[in-house]
Amino acid sequence: MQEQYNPQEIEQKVQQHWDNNKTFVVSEDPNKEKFYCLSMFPYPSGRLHMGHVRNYTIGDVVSRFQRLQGKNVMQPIGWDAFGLPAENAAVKNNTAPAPWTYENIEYMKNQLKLLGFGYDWNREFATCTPEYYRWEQEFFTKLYQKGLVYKKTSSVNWCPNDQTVLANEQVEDGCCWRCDTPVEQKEIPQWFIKITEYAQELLDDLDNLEGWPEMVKTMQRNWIGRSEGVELKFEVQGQDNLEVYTTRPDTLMGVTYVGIAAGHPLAAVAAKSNPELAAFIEECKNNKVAEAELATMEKKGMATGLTAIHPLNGREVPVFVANFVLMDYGTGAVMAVPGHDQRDFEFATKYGLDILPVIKPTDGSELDISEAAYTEKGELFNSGEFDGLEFQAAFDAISAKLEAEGKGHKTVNFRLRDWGVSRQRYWGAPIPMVTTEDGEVHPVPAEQLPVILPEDVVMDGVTSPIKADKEWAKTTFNGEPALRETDTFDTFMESSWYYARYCSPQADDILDPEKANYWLPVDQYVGGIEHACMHLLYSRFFHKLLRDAGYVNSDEPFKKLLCQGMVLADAFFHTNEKGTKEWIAPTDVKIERDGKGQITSAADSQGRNVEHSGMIKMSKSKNNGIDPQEMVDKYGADTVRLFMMFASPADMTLEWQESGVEGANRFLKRVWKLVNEHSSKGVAQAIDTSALSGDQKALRRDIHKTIAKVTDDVDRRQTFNTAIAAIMELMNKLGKAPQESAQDRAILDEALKAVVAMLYPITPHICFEMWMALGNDDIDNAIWPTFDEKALVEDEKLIVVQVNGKLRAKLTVAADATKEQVEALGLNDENVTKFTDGKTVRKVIYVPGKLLNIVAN
Ligand code: ANZ
Repeated sequence: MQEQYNPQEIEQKVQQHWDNNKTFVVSEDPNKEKFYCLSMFPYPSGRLHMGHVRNYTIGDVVSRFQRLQGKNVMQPIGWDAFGLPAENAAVKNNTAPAPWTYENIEYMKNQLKLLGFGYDWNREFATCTPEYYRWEQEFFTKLYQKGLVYKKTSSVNWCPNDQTVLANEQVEDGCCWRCDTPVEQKEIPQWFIKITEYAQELLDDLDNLEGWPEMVKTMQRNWIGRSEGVELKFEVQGQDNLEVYTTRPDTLMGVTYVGIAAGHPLAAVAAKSNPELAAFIEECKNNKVAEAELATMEKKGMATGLTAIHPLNGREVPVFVANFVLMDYGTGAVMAVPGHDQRDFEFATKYGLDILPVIKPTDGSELDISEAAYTEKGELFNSGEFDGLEFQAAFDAISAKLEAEGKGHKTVNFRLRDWGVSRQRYWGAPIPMVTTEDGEVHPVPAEQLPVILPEDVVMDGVTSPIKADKEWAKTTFNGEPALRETDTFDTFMESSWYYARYCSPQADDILDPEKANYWLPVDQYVGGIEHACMHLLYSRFFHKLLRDAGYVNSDEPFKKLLCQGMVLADAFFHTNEKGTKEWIAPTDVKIERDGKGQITSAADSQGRNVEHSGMIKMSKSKNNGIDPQEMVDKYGADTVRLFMMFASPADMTLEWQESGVEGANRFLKRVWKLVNEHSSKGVAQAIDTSALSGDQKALRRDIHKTIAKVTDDVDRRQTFNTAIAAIMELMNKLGKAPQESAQDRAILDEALKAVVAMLYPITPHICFEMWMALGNDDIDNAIWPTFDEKALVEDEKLIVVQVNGKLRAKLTVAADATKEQVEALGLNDENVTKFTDGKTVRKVIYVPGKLLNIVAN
């Protein structure tokens, strides 16, 4: 072992060892308990950022910990390689998405290796290769055959100038990002997968996910959005019945108008003879609203001239087209109750419609709807036979009456929509469907899969190359000419089942059930909270689809989920003459701080004053990203990994402080130094536990207490930062411990072996080297230290003795000493008698195991 800690040298050597020995390559072993640890795979954007490093360090720590528990640990990695950024980069750099992507993968793969993550590289794949997406295509055709896939026209963002579809992120302030033309909504046929058929199961099974953060489960519940309500009919003169969905049937007698979505068929009927209405409908369609905006947006509407008949009291109410009614929720129509719904209230106020209150507070307070609707549940009035009923009774009575009259029924509604998987972009998996000349749509037969996406293309920046090349779509189906679908899959398709493909990445089917069932479900999944809804919901859905197709026998893909916090860094800006902020990289800023560490002044390299906007998320736009590679070059991967795990709990934000990184580096140097000193003195003997001094026993107790705490922190609590803090504390004690006698050396040997093994998941390279120096074989196959119950037993206790409230003595007594024994010892101690001699002891109070308080005068 070298005297100096030289991370670069060690890390390279150990990484080479792992590569040569295929240390992390695993296969199914029925005799071993398996552990599947997965971190969300990266998009190959070019370089790793700190968010990646944090995510992958946490996953690697968990994996290596489980490995030392003796488990068969699989930790795979791959590339979420399709997506829009590749298209943009290709246009900008005059290349094609494929070579850009593959180059990035090569570069980032090397970066991952430099950080020392223990991946099974034999399982690596990129989702943009036909070997991967062909199975996705085949599975999609199977879902089609099962009736779980359908085609429906649906609206997309459309740039009339470029004649192209835009992704949501390509719409800036309602305009095209390229040419600034106002974006329109266009209806085009698209493919959907029926996730709504699984809505109830996706909701119910959340209750079984004990290893998931509550917050993520709540977000999914809200996203699924189950509500119980009533669907009821209003007759409309000369038209079909108008169905509405309501969660508040108790307010039925307060309906004063009916609102329909701009896309509702009845709106189109009314618009035929009303050009003004037709124009308004057009305007609404082009202003797509997100559901979250419904409450705050300006309410707009127009009368259709149609009248609806109230199903219970027969009153005639007007039908309005209203911009806050969504076409794809419920029935696309609402019964408006302005007295008790705020949106209806604002609309009624604006257009001078009746407001009829029918619900009042149950606590006897005055009903006030002069300013806003009363939206609480309460007691019915103005409701005829239902007067006096409260919410649930009214809900039941009114729906029973509607049901008896054939005018309505109770129903359950989900906010969750079917999953639209069509994208009009190039860099994605082609949707494996063809249309024959008779207009019939067919799935591509399995033997003709994959439908390969050509990689050698020229991007014009506007139209997808497989749409621009009219030849590409031409094919045959059963010998008949046919045209291929030129849309590609949403990239969430690939990330929805990659976790399963890792179990058998070379399988000649979507997956090999035997292997999949050995490894699945994933025992620990680590990733960002931004995936709480879409990705995690789609993956859960896919798992159930795979189960129902007979591929897996579990219900859920991820047993335990850890969502890591964001990485923050100081951000600085200079306000230029135009008044706009120029963000200056923190590495280019010279900072002065006061005694408390507060920044007193900051200037950039040109000497200009810059302002500190605090610690914020590392991002390109704020120019405050710290390049992991630079940090690894400077301090070594182990230091970066240690700092990341120590600076904050894994699920909280992490503040990047270079001083903290330096601290982590100094700690590793200290451990290195002590191990070096100790091991250079030769092999230590075994501990003779029958002949330990009090101090030696106390030190051993600390060692074993630390093992117990670290084990619990890493395994159950997943608070890696407190585990590291405990190891640091122990290291401080070891640094001061005597090293001369054989017993002292034996104890230090025991302690250092425990420290090195416990640090291994976090800082594996340095630990690999130190473990050898301590006379062991390779640490990758070591076993996690266990604590010795016997060492934890305290056989002595320290008792503080006070005389008249002042500390006068400290006694070491047997742990099982009685009150009488302690009192006798205390009263006869010479440091005590000095203060009690000549006085009368009035009172002795004993706090067992801690304190003896003597009152004498
Ligand atoms: C009458 C009523 C009275 C309503 C009242 C609410 C309060 P959740 O709970 O989110 O499922 N609604 C129904 N379909 C709609 C659509 N397509 N676009 C916009 N709003 C729609 O929401 C259900 C409530 O949202 C329904 O209950 C309906 O308004 C409205 F005092 O009906 B309610």
